[in-house]
Amino acid sequence: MPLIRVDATKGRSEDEIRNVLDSEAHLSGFNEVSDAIQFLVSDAETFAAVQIDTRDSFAADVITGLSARHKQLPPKYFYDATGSRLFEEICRTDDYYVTRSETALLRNIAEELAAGIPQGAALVEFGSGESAKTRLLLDAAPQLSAYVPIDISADALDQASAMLARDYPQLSIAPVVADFTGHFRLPAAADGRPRVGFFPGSTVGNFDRDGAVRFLQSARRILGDQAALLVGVDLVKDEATLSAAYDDSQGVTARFNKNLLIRINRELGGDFDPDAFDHLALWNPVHSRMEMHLVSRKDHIVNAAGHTFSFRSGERLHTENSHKFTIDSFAQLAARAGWSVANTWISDEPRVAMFRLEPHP
Ligand code: AVJ
Repeated sequence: MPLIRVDATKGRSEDEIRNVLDSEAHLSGFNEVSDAIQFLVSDAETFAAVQIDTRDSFAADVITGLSARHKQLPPKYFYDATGSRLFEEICRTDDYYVTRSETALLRNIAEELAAGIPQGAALVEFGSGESAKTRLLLDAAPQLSAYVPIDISADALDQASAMLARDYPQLSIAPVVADFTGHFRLPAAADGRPRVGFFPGSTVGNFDRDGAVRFLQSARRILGDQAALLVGVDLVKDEATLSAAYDDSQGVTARFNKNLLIRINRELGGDFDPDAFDHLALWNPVHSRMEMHLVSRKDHIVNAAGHTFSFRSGERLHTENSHKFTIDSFAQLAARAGWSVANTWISDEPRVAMFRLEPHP
């Protein structure tokens, strides 16, 4: 269970923030908030955001994941400061087409997307990272009043928010440090405004089917009845293109994958040797997804989070699924979560799609 509880802290004292966090934690079934609360409150009130230290749930997830018969870890832990930077580097490689295709598509359809954004709306982005693609929307839709970037990486969020505040002075920017797969509340900046969700990059592909439905349902709840959700998904394509994207020739994806082990070493006192593992990317046709694994090169033992884990030679640690969709398979998934497809746009090759979803009538 994710331990992150976040709220906007606009104009609140530290005591008030702690009270809010305590009651939120209580509502989420936790007895108390860990003391390691990080206050990321900067001078500008639009920057207020707090994050509860996530080490406890990271440790719990690592212990559970490495104790399982099929070892696995949730991909959200890729995104520490280094991992977020490495992901941005992946996006600039020739092999990882997803970002390139989607950015070109967004550039082409920005005006059309903007035409569907109501006056005074708040744009809510799930997993905003460096907010690079978002600028295409912000530029095309000056009628937006607020932008709520949500990201698990405080560093990435802080940096992006500072640059956006400088470049879009008329926009109220209300960042939320949160794990968007868990519970969180929108900041006051989104209150009383029509809301448009933005979920580009095919991140929805990281969920399994049920997880994706649950996320889309909760997005529907969070965004309200008048909402729209703009979702970018990667489409099924030839295996060679897919495999190259998840095993790029510069080895950035391999470093991104292994950074998870380095993070465990640093944050959970682990003794992983990243060189004892190979990066593996493979296409799973049954589940229509790319998978990333770390494959142990030898029989060995690793300590982390106060536990000992044994790896056999060739044993895999499963680190990520990236589901690939067809137009129909995604529309069906969205329908299960109460959304209808109002519009679909497809990029040039290698193809990705952008959907405008609206609540079922
Ligand atoms: C950011 C989750 C969409 O799954 O394609 C890139 C992450 N993993 N290369 C993806 C990722 C390996 C990416 N998402």
